Amino acid sequence: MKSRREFIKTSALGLGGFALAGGAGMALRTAFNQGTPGSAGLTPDLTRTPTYCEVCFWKCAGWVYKDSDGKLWKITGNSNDPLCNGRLCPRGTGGTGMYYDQDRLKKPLMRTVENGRQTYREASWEEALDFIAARLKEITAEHGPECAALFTHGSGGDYFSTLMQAMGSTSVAAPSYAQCRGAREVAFIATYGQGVDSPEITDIRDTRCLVLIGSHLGENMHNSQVQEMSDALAKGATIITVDPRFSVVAGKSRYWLPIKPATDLALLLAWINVLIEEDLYDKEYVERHTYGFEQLRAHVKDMTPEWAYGITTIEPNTIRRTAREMAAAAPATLVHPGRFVVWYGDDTQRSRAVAILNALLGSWGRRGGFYMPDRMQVPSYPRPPFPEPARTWREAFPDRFPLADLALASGICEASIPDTSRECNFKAWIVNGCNLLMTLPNRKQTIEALQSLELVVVVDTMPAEITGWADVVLPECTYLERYDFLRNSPGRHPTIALRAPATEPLYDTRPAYWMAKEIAVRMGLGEYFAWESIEELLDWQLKQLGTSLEEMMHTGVKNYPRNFDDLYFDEVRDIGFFTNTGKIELWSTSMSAAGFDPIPVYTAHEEPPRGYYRLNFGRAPVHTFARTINNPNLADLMDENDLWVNPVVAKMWGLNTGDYIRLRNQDGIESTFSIRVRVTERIRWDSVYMVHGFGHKDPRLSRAYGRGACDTELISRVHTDPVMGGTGMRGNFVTFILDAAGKEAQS
Ligand SMILES: Nc1nc2c(c(=O)[nH]1)N[C@H]1C(S)=C(S)[C@@H](COP(=O)(O)OP(=O)(O)OC[C@H]3O[C@@H](n4cnc5c(=O)[nH]c(N)nc54)[C@H](O)[C@@H]3O)O[C@H]1N2
Ligand SMILES: Nc1nc2c(c(=O)[nH]1)N[C@H]1C(S)=C(S)[C@@H](COP(=O)(O)OP(=O)(O)OC[C@H]3O[C@@H](n4cnc5c(=O)[nH]c(N)nc54)[C@H](O)[C@@H]3O)O[C@H]1N2
Ligand code: SF4
Ligand SMILES: [Mo]
Repeated sequence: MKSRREFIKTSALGLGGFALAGGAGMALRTAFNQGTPGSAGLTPDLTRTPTYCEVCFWKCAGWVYKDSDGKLWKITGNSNDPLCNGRLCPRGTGGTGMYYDQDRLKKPLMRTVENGRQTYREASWEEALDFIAARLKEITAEHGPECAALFTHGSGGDYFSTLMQAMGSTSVAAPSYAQCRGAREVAFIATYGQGVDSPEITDIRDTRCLVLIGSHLGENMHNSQVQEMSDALAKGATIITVDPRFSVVAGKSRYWLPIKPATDLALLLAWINVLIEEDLYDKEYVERHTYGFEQLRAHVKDMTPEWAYGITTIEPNTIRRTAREMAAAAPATLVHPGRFVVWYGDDTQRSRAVAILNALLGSWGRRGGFYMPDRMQVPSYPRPPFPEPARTWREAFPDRFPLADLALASGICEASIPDTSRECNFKAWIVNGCNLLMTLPNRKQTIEALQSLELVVVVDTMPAEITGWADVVLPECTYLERYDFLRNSPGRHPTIALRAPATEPLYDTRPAYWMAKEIAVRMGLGEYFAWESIEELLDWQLKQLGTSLEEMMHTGVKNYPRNFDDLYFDEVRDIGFFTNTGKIELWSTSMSAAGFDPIPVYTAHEEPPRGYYRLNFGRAPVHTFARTINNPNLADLMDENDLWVNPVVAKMWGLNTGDYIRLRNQDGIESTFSIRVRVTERIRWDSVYMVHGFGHKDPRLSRAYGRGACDTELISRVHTDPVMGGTGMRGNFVTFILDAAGKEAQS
């Protein structure tokens, strides 16, 4: 099939963008590098503007400092903010690099054909927005509004989501669901009738025993979690880390369990076995609040530590001892539910086991376990009701993923590939702040979908790989140059935060709220964006929250007391849970009704073939996904990723630290770029490890292009979770290509 759309190597762009980059961008960067406030009496008069950080999605509130020449000096944490307690992580501190990055998108771009080749040309906002509105109208008139989908991660998504719903489409998907924490949410909803949310409602601050299962807090830098973990450690909390890799937090843990990858469910079931067989569980809590205990007891009867040893390689004594530690500290024991949980395709079941373990320890709703969150009700600006969609993304999967409660980014991608058996094919995408080529596994499928669509609009700040597939690229200004919606995070008490522009947008960039409203107006949907200006909208909302835009410009954050004294469960009153039985379901009625095991069952996963190693990946403290690799400040701290290789494996292959090699996966896919070897005991012999986000292919990313290897391109095999459609990504295996010519060495 001839594809509608080719990837435009963005180096094919007109010189206009580069000329600008070399001019304003470089000058600003040089200025930025000249000093920091406080150095040798050079500190000028600085003004500060409130913001919340967009370098990751924790949304820490902070202050942006600017001098009278308009130079941005630094960003610091807002000390009244419970998400950061006045301290930003290294990525947040480096946020000014997003503003000063000379590679930023600078003008709207439109796909065109020149001399028979597809390329981009710069366009005015008027032309780009007119084109998008007209195409959306045509395409939705022909195929129904439901054929349009939005992919989004980040704040502008709210405005585009309003646009979608005003059009009549509810297909709004974030990769943070099916490619991240969706399975965890579904499992906790099945067990407790409530998810874990973001920020997680984990009471790490007061925990006495923290169990981390493939959750590498400290490299995973979600701010207040990491701060609370240090506080808990200082207070003498025990940490039990289960990770095939010796992570940073493993080094701080009393127990490190270097589990054989893909076997965690067996360990969890054995822990449950020990708690029940040794009578260590919280009997009163289980009696009062749970449903299905006897079935659980019968189910795990034979799942002894000896049984789990054969599967996990963790010794029975260690399993028993760690279970007893958990019980001794309970209910202030927190078996952390993790966040990136889409591993092997049975992730809802593994997360269910985590939920059940916490229930036996009585930690849900108890100090040092999970607290009950509170948040404000932020009023929505008056608008007409959204039209009822004739069909949703679900219709594309009538018999699959019954417990998915949000749209699946990977599912919409799959359903965008024309297929006569399917009712619901997608024809138009708006992609806001997601680099789908780096984010979705099975890149071949993503490209096939992108080639089939009738319209692709990408809203981004950077020339990310996804922009090369757009028909129209809309350059958003960075978070430092715009207002956004009010941050309203769940937490121990309600708290809101304001993001205001610290400076004018550079180049010809605009905020997402403006773009979404302009497209809506052009489509005759302006009444859904009835506010005159974003300031008016924010002030209207803030006045109803007992403050104002003016006050928030001075405070940045407003904290509110809880409405009720219900941070933890009342020991006397009965608690109702939003499950079918009103109880914590150890035996899940909703899983059973949907045809799944009501109590998790361990099944073995595929092992690496001979000469191959499991591809393990994770986070680096100074980068967020693929989005910060080009950030000048953060690239200075880490500009490529390493491949961790166990010394035994390195010896077999003749590899040394510092060698550059390429990788080939089980499907014959080779890494585009080479990666530097790091020989270390910190990884098991059956796996290799790299930090996610490197190996960018777009030459316009001058610092990120070709640096390191990309995990995503090697994740071609996806183990899809039948319960909710999560894309298990850890079942891929790689071997080494030792020289540039691609000759494979013999092991
Ligand atoms: N292989 C692999 N895949 C993964 C993961 C992994 O570890 N390995 N992790 C998964 C997880 S946990 C998640 S949550 C997802 C994350 O997936 P994504 O959120 O899609 O992450 P990024 O690839 O960083 O894409 C973010 C894009 O947003 C752009 N951007 C940054 N700031 C702004 C802004 O202010 N406005 C706009 N419009 N755009 C902006 C960036 O330039 C970048 O192109 O990825 C998942 N996919
Ligand atoms: N600095 C930084 N922090 C971040 C982010 C970021 O991009 N940068 N992203 C944020 C987001 S959206 C997310 S979802 C989280 C992700 O952070 P986490 O939820 O902590 O998860 P992962 O990145 O999957 O964690 C990888 C860890 O799992 C281990 N692991 C691999 N396979 C197995 C296995 O089979 N069993 C066990 N027990 N462990 C295994 C790896 O060795 C590694 O240490 O981080 C958040 N925090
Ligand atoms: S954790 Fe770091 S990167 Fe994420 S929002 Fe907070 S300061 Fe920004
Ligand atoms: Mo995530």
